[in-house]
Amino acid sequence: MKVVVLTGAGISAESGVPTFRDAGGLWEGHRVEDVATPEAFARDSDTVQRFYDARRHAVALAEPNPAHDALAGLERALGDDLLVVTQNIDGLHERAGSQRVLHMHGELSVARCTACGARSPVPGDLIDRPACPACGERMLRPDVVWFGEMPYGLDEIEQALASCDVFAAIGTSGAVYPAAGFVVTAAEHGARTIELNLAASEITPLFDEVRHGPASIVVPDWCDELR
Ligand code: BJW
Repeated sequence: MKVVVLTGAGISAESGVPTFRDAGGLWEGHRVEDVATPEAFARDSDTVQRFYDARRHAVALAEPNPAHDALAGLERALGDDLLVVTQNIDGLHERAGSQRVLHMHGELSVARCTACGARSPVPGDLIDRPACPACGERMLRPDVVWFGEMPYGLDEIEQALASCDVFAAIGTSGAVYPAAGFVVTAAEHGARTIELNLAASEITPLFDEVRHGPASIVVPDWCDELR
């Protein structure tokens, strides 16, 4: 049985990482759409760098919760037949023990040089303009995917969606594409689809099955059933 799991901010909410679109999801009054764009970075890079530096500090204090742990346990049972595609940049799946994780919106812990394109581990706060280890320019940005940019791994994701038996979306509002469209692709290829979310999302009607509740409860239950 091949399983693809898409995760969003809701799976990390109970680890204390704020979501984007729930109450309290604003950062210093900014909507994510106002800071997570190349235009915002070009206009005011300091504000965008502070946004990501602050999140990196917050995530360092967070711990994986039972939902992350359950998916890591499911991987131990299913091996290569499970792929976790995450929109999250917080690294909590790996810290729970998952290894087959595709970071379609990038990772907070990685920097990308806007001069030479090299990727490197974030050496500290990017607001301090550290030098790129490859070319020496002080033009690093977080290696994350902003609106209007191409998400990572779409070919691999499409292949996985086309060949999976089960597709699950966990803790995502269905407000952002292409991730919000994965349920349609998986269903078109014959997968059974399930949404695990705190409340109804924008794409709830597209799923075969829906379970509402906190991820720390519904995800371990679902993983136990699958195993
Ligand atoms: C719980 C819970 C608990 C709470 N337990 N649940 C088709 C139609 C319309 C528009 C587009 C389209 N295709 C593309 C677009 C444009 C755009 C887009 O989608 N715009 C929308 C605003 C409509 N998409 C893009 O630009 C994407 N790129 C692209 O398509 O490239 C193609 C291309 C490019 C160039 C040329 C040609 C083609 C890129 C999108 C990048 C999104 N980036 C961000 C920031 C990443 C870095 C960062 O983290 O800062 O990704 S935005 C932000 O939203 C972040 C998230 O990954 C993403 C999704 O949010 P998520 O995870 O769903 O969080 P929330 O807060 O929205 O929802 C949380 C959910 O959890 C809620 O439902 C809660 O109920 C639930 N929850 N507690 C369980 N305890």
